[in-house]
Amino acid sequence: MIKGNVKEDVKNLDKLFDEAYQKQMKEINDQLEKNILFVLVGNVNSGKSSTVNALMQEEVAKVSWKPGETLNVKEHKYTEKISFVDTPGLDDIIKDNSEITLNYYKKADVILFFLNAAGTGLSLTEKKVFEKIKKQNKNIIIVLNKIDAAEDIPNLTDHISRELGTKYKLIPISSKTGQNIDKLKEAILELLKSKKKDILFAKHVKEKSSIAQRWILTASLSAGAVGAAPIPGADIVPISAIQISLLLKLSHLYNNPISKDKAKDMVLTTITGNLGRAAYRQLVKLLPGYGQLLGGGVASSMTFTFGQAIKYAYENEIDLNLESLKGIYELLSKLDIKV
Ligand SMILES: Nc1nc2c(ncn2[C@@H]2O[C@H](COP(=O)(O)OP(=O)(O)OP(=O)(O)O)[C@@H](O)[C@H]2O)c(=O)[nH]1
Ligand SMILES: [Mg+2]
Repeated sequence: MIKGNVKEDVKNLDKLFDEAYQKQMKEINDQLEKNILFVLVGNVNSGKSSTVNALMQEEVAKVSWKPGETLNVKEHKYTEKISFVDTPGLDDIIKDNSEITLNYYKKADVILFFLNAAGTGLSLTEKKVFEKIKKQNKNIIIVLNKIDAAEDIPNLTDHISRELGTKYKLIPISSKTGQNIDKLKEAILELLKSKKKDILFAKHVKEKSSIAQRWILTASLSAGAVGAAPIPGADIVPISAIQISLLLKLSHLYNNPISKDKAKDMVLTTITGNLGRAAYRQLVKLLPGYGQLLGGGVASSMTFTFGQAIKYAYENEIDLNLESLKGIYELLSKLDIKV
């Protein structure tokens, strides 16, 4: 790959940067064209509406005090591209074999199947409904809600997993206290990632910091797996591609797209600039929590620091460009800031 002549290196890198940029932009633009359909299934009062509201940190669906708020299949358009479908009570689901309803199950990107931990556990009806739905679509996440009002959750989750199948993700949550809502969000993003719709969803979630953190960590681990020598050498190409992709994803997450030239300046300066290996390792030590996971390799340290700096800029409304990025690196090296 890139070896030898420095001029040749830079020319190659330029071309490869463009390719990586185009590829990631195409991926993002393709995602933004798509739609996401969530289907909510669960007993009356199991907390479907409350959970969606907790997830999106906004009132998407009406929460009721009386049982049976949801009478028919109802589609709430959260944005032009993202919809939540509320289904009726479980008995109605068993009876209703209409094409329209079955189609919703088939089309769903994510089916959230709600169980009430404070109720009777898993009822026969709930099991029947689950069996019916999984015939249409296997993208089901089991949401065990109201764990704040129940005891012995581990036993209950074991039992449910055994009954419904261990291959389905089961997330115990409380939409009342917010416990594990972040885990539910992660499970949803993972499912959507396999459908190349995760960026589209993340863009519309209000709490972005934990998503950014995960993306940064994943990119850093991939960079670490690629290699150890990102100062001109063979590894520079895949590592810069990882960083471009991370930068573009973050810029869309925070709804602040960045121009190609600025992106190029920042990535190439991070990789080939004179900050140096020791400096990146040092910077990572100042960022909390992840040192051990990253294993201290320079490619992962560099990518992690790069990601944190980008995140810091977006969260503090700093205009991102090469100069401000350098400034943030300096800031990170001086302050033990929480990012
Ligand atoms: N203790 C506790 N109560 C909850 C929790 N989530 C929801 N609730 C309560 O349960 C009731 C029903 O919540 P909803 O979100 O309306 O439930 P739903 O499944 O949308 O109900 P329907 O639309 O009527 O089918 C409300 O009184 C909520 O305040 C939770 O995690 N813990
Ligand atoms: Mg409801």
